[in-house]
Amino acid sequence: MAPKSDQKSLSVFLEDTLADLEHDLAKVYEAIAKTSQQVSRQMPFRVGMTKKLNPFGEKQAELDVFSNDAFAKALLDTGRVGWVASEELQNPLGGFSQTADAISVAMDPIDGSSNITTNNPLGSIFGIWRGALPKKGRDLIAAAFVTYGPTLTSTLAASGKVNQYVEVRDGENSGRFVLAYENMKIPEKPEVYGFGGTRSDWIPAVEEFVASLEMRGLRLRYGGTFIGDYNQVLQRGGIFSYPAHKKTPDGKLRICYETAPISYLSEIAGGNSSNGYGSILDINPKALTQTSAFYVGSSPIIGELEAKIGSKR
Ligand code: AFP
Repeated sequence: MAPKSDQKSLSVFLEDTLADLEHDLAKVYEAIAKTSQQVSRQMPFRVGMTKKLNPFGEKQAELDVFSNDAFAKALLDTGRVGWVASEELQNPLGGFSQTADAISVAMDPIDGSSNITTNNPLGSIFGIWRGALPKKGRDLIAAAFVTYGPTLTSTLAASGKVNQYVEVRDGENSGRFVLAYENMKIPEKPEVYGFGGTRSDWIPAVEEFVASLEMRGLRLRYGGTFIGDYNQVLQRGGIFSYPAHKKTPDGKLRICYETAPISYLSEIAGGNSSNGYGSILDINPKALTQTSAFYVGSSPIIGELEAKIGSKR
């Protein structure tokens, strides 16, 4: 996928494209993009762990807490958000207007916390709905993710398009976000794969499927940050997964905070998602903490995966 590489063509700024978006959504996305810059700037100073636990019983990193508070405040300060739910919060925070059509956001403020001290890519993930949560992925009105990598990028799926913006760090437009990739599409021809957890714990159908990918010469890309690995699939085609394990058939990743937003974005980008049997977007989560086996990427390869797992049903 050819980026708008030279400065001259990097001329469309985030605020120019937000005008095309519905007003509430534009405000929410602007808050996400701006706050991601604060989070990025704080990374060198927030590398420790707190003594606090999140609702999943996982130790909270300083950056988890800082990012959670910064994004939640920025979203609620828009005055457009009725609810903010977060992987780091026991219960959603309430905003001004908790009407049935008020915007609600479910977020993973820092994806890949175990990579904070290793200077590997980190992410932030946002699912945007209307009304109280939890809700199906099919009811999403938009989704976004931030990548804290060699560059700071922000990717938005809205109005039937996936656009990626990169932060300008030099020159007259320093600090602004500029459109780098417009209307992104996941290549159908798979190049990379990344499966989480432990191979020996995967269900047999997954182990066989991954072996077939390796036979076909796909390259392994797995670094322990979902969003970092997912960007590889978005750009190059292939499959990312946190699969069903023998002891944990519902995998690890959370539907509302992680898999539904990225599945929504992937389906707009011409790809597909699955829990092994059907689209993640059709799962009706009973709780914000619900997890599911997760497979996402190029449409043909998700079809093959379902055929493999389904045939083992
Ligand atoms: P942390 O946020 O606790 O580091 O978990 C990261 C994550 O949710 C996702 O980003 C990774 O793909 C996956 O978990 C890594 O899990 P494994 O270490 O079990 O492969």
